[in-house]
Order: sequence, then structure tokens, then C-alpha cells
Amino acid sequence: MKITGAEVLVSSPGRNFVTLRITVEDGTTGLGDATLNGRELAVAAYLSEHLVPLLIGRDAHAIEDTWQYLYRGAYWRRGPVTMTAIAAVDTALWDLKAKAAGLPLYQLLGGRSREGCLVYGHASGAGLPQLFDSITEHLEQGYRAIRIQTGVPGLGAVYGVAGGAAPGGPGRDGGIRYDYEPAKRGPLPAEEAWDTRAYLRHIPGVFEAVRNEFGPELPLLHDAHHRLTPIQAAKLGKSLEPYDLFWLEDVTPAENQSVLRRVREHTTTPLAIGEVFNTIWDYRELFEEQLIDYVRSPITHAGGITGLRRILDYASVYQIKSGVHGPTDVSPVGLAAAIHLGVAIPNFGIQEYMRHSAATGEVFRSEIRFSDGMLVPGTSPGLGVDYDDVVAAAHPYEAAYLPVNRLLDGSMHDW
Ligand code: GCO
Ligand code: MG
Repeated sequence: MKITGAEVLVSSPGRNFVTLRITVEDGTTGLGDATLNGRELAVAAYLSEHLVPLLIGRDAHAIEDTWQYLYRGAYWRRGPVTMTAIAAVDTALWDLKAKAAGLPLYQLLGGRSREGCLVYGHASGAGLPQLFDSITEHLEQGYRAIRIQTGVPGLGAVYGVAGGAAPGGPGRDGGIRYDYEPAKRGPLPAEEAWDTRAYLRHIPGVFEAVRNEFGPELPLLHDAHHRLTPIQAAKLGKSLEPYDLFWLEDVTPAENQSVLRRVREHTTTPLAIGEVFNTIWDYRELFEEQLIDYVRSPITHAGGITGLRRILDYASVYQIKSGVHGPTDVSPVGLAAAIHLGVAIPNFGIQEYMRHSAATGEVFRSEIRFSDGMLVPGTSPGLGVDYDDVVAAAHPYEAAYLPVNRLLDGSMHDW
């Protein structure tokens, strides 16, 4: 099964996506997601300038060897651009292998361990009334686990809160809400303001109110988006213990893995980390010291199915589960790959699911279905996603950036 072609497809149906399509000698194609939010064209160039020429003529079945060839062969290892490019190649090769076998991809990953992947959606609101409406709407749509983000008194736009009717605010297609998009089109990133003490004072009261209104059963999650120091993170985890979170995410910028020890010593709130990690090495200390409970890496940024499966196998040794990243910047191809892997692995935890816009769904026609709070893979061979070039051509790339964050004195902070 020789690779005869590989195309890098950049389109922007509602937001920017980079997709790799590999073709083999009988004309069959496989897809991989190569989207790196706000840095899309760097991955597109890495693929088209450096990886596509290496792929032509290779055996598409040799997935592990190709992974090692691209990873070790670069000499310059790791990093989001490299690992996203490798992920796209890897995912496209798995799609091709499953098509060649005539099986849905999960069958090649060990077969089904569960019917579907339990997902969590994003409820948010500037204040409690809007937050309660958003939670109610999610429950009506069938979500069985919900992430909660709110505005902070005294601050303007903050991470994770949908902005009403503003551009990038929640949209509706035929009555179905799709989620807000943090990356905004334009030549420069938006600027947001941040005050950690105000946030820490506010959040426990939000969870108390949500538990009082919606009861003790509903799994609730929260994302601190890398903004806290270890001691602030420990304080937040401790103050949220009465509200029994499913997880507290990205409390610190976890490049410094050992700081999680401090957090762990102080709180029993479960911790999730890793959406900005890209290799198994980024998790070593966290796993071996059992400093976290859930792995957040997406297939797209962690070296594909081969890379993420290896990370999750390693995690399973320590009773650590998957909590795979699934915002709108993971394309329907990356999401489908996560669902095929998620139904197969033994240590599935939960899957994030931010709905894509209708425009995205017209370019990427995916068989993945949302049902009973779960995402369920289809039965056709491969990933079950098709890319429509004609529709994509109507949505050319437009520069878009994630916001940046400043403390009230103007210093740059983590967004
Ligand atoms: C999440 C993430 C996202 C990121 C986004 C950046 O938990 O879903 O934090 O919202 O901010 O993926 O591109
Ligand atoms: Mg996150």
C-alpha cells in the first residue's frame, strides 16, 4: 500500500483547520488533523515542506516505523508544531489501514470496550443566571457531565465564558447551540485582563450555588487555564472539595511538573493536565508520582493515535485515566480519532466535546454521533470522516489568534 500523494488542506469553515490527506496507490485516502490554534500555517508548512516529500513511496501500513522515522529523523524532537505534524500523518495512516481492513478504526485498536465515550460540555455565563440557563440547556441537550466557567466580578471577558451575541459568541444552527470560539479573527490577539485573587474569591461561591441548584449527582468540571501559582492552586483545590468536582484542570503552567506535588499534598480534588503537552516525556513525573488523575492531551498535538495510546497505556499503570482535549480547535477528524481510541482503551475517563459549527460540519462530514451524553463512532471503515473540497474552497484561511492575558498592572500573564 504505497503512498502516492499527500495534500495539506487549509480551510476556515467558522474557524481555521489544517487537514492532511494521504492517498495510496489504489486511490484510497486517509485524513489527519493538523490544526494548531493560532499557529496553523507553521504546521501546514512543516508538513508540506518537510514531511510530505518524505512520505511519497513509503508503505502506508508501516505506521510505527513512519512515526519513529519522523520523530527520531527530525533530530529536533518534541514541540507542538512537530508533534502536530506527526499526529496528522499518524492519524491519516490509521484511517487508511482501517479502510484497507474494511473495519471501523476502533476494531484495529482492540475493539469496543464500551458503547460510546461519555462527554462533558461547556456551560458558562457572565453571572449565575446566565450560567444556570446554560447548564439547563446542556442538560436538555443530553449532556451528562458539565464544565463550568463564569465571569469574575470586576473583570471583563475571561477565558471560557461565551460572549452573548458578540462575534465568537454562542451560535445556533436550527436551534442547536454550538460553542463559542476563543480564537478571534484579525491581525492581532485580543487583550484580556486578569486578577487571580478576585477569581479565587469568586469561584467557590459559584460551585456552591450550582450544587444547591442542580444537586450532588451531576459531574462538574472546571478549567483554571494555567493561571495559578502552586499555592494558589492548592488553595483553590481545597476550597472546592465540598462541591465534589469531577476534575480541576490546568491549575498551574505544568511545564514545571514537580509543583504539582505541592498541590497534591493539599487537596483531594482530582486534577487534569496536559492539553499543551505533546509527548510521553511531559508526563513522566506526573504519572510516576501519581500527581494527576486525567490526561488532557489530544491526539492532534501528541503524536497521533500512536503517541496518545502510548501515553494512556503508561497512565493506566498508575490508575490515571483519559480526559482527551476536544475544543472546537480539534477538528472533526481529530475528534473522531479520539472517539475510536476512547471506545477501545481500558482507562477511558471522559471526553471533552465542544460542538463545531454547522459550517464546520459541512466541510467535515463525520459519522460520529452524540447520543445519551456520549459520542459514538460509526461503523464504516476507517475514521468515518469525509472532507468536502468544494465546500472547503468557499472558506479560505483567515488569520485568527487566541487572546493574551494581562494582570491589572499590565504585566503579561498566562491566558
Ligand atoms: C479546553 C481548553 C481550550 C483551549 C483551546 C486553545 O479545556 O478546552 O482549555 O479551551 O483554550 O484549545 O486553543
Ligand atoms: Mg483546558
